[in-house]
Amino acid sequence: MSITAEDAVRYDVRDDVAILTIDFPPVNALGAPMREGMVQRLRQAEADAAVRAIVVIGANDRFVAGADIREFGKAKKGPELVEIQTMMEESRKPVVCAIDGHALGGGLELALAAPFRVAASRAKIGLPEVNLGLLPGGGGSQRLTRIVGPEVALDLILEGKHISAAKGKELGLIDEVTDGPVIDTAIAFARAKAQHGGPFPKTIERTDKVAGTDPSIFKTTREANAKKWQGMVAPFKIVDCIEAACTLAPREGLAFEKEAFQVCLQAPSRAAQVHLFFAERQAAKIEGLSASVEPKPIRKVGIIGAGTMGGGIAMSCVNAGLPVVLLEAAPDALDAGMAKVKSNYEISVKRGSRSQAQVDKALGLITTTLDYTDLADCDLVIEAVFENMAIKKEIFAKLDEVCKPGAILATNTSALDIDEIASATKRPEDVIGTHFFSPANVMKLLENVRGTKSSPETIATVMAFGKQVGKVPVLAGNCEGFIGNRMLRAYGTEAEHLLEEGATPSSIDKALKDFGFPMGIFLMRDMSGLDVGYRMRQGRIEAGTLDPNAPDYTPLADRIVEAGRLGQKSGAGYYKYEGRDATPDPEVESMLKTIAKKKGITRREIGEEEIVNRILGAMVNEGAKILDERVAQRASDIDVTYAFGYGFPKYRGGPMFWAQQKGLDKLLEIIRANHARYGDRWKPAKLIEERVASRTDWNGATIEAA
Ligand code: T1G
Repeated sequence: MSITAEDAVRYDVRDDVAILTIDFPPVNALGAPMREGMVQRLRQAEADAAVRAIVVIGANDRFVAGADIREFGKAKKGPELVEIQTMMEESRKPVVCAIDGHALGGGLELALAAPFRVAASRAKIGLPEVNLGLLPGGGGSQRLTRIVGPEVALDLILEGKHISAAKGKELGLIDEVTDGPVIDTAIAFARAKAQHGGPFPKTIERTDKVAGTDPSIFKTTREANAKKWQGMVAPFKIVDCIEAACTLAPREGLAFEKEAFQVCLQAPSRAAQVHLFFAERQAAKIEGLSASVEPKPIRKVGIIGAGTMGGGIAMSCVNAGLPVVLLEAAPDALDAGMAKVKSNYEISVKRGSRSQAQVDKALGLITTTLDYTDLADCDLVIEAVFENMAIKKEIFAKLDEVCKPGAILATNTSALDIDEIASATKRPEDVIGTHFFSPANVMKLLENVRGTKSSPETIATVMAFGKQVGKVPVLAGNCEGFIGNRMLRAYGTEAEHLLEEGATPSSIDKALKDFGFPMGIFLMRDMSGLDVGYRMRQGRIEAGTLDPNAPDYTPLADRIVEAGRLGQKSGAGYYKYEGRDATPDPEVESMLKTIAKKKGITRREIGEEEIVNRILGAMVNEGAKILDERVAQRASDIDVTYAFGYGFPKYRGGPMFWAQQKGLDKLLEIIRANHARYGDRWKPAKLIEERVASRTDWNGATIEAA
């Protein structure tokens, strides 16, 4: 049932102050009924002789979360935000916005157009539009800059930061902060302003913070970020708008911003980043899970292994205020692990991203031990030792003995069989995969992997735990490599074949970097070290599950390691290194020539477009198989996995979104041509063929004829 304008903004009068309460679930976004309601209620308050001042507040302890993102790209109905802003600016009665919860994007822009703002101390404010491929299009780039100055505006808007009410007051964005109910403070504040009389301040006319701005800061900002912003639109336009706030008159600045906003709105990056915004929230939802299933509370976490992963996971937990029991097999390993955790925190304090007090509090939540019985009262235990099935099963058998009934026993394995690990316990329903990504205290993705017997409660609990520790949880089924690493293998295999056919590590890495990845696969492999992969392949060859003589086998990676080239740590891998500086190595190219000759391949020049289409096409084809096998719940979960765990450029929306934007029919043509040329590894996924035949998208919705 749609909400009426009258319901979206309620009108009450307390003594001589009109209270406009915005109530537009779920987050009081600036949807059409809410905008219409604001216009009606502001008119009503202006005309109400009993009213001397006006307070605007949000219901449910939330102010306004910004424009209604669901309206983007659709025909807009109802009044524009600017109409409401002008009414507040021109009001003869003082208007005070009372902020609790969040005032973000258009929500903060609404408040900045009012003469006054008071906030609850717990409130957060910000202009995070850049995360959606947009810029503050409701006057925010102009008003905020005129209040805080260009340097602070560049930082807040380019980073899309949420700041506290106290910080907002320090910067002049908030007039008063209260620990009490913000409504009471706002009414008293409004009444005092009415007493004092007008005219009331107009933030758009402020000049003190922008006059005399050094114009070079904008050029410097653009140059310093050119690489990071490659392929994007919004960040560059944000700098332009903040510069306009310092150089143009108010109305011209607002007009400049409006035009720049439209450019961002039409750009493919906005559709991609809005897709990921909703995909991230969708990923937390478990299909078919009864609403009656409640996640178990997680109040104490045990972690087995204080290595890079275990230490990073421990940091994620204590950063969220969760006590951790960190267990290792030997004292020196425990000491080394804690030393690494402490040095990570020292870097954060030096960088200013954490205070010493916060670090001391976090470290105070870690208890170290060598004794499994200390895990007895943990609600969740996460095993993070190296990828050896026998050792993992031994650990889970011990956990089964010592952990309390109902404790969740999780493994951080990146590819091993969850069911086999669970078989080492008498409680497979409590066993699940919680795959973190290195560095675990930084990377946002948490790939939760359900075993055949993982209970709905266990699944719901680790999904909720992911959000509790500030991660983006995705649920995967139990297959080799789950979602992310299984597609990464398809990506790597195609890249290795491209090498044999004529590409080079640097031409492939450049193509991927130009596409938007932070780095290409061969540089990434050199950084993580080539020996682990080599040992795993040798293990599979010895076990007879991998045939190095198969025509499809690409031996370069083995030849490189056998030549003592283990990657960056040994000074050579796919590249040769001076410290961290990688340069192409003729040695590798001569290895490739030898391999190609032996296979009868005539090497050829391979362009960037073919490299991207082959690598991404292989990934998407594998992704479609993952969907078909229900290993991923939905295509957008695969996009979330890649955007938050594998560096896929967010402004392209993820591999499955990219494929859909390219056209699944066009992609299927490429896959079929490669299948004819390269054989089975390019066998088209059934799902892609079905979607193209039925002209539907990944979700089965009909694709409108272009
Ligand atoms: N529009 C529409 N729906 C929204 C929304 C929005 N702005 N924000 C959240 N939702 C939905 C979300 O999809 C989910 O739906 C539900 O609300 C709860 O969200 C002109 C153009 C406010 C911090 O970027 O950061 O203003 O899954 O799970 O954890 O310049 O939502 O339940 O169906 O995230 O309590 C700028 C985006 C917009 C803020 C609350 N504003 N939102 O977090 O809830 S562009 C933003 C958030 C703009 C102007 C421009 C968070 C939150 P469902 P949730 P939460």
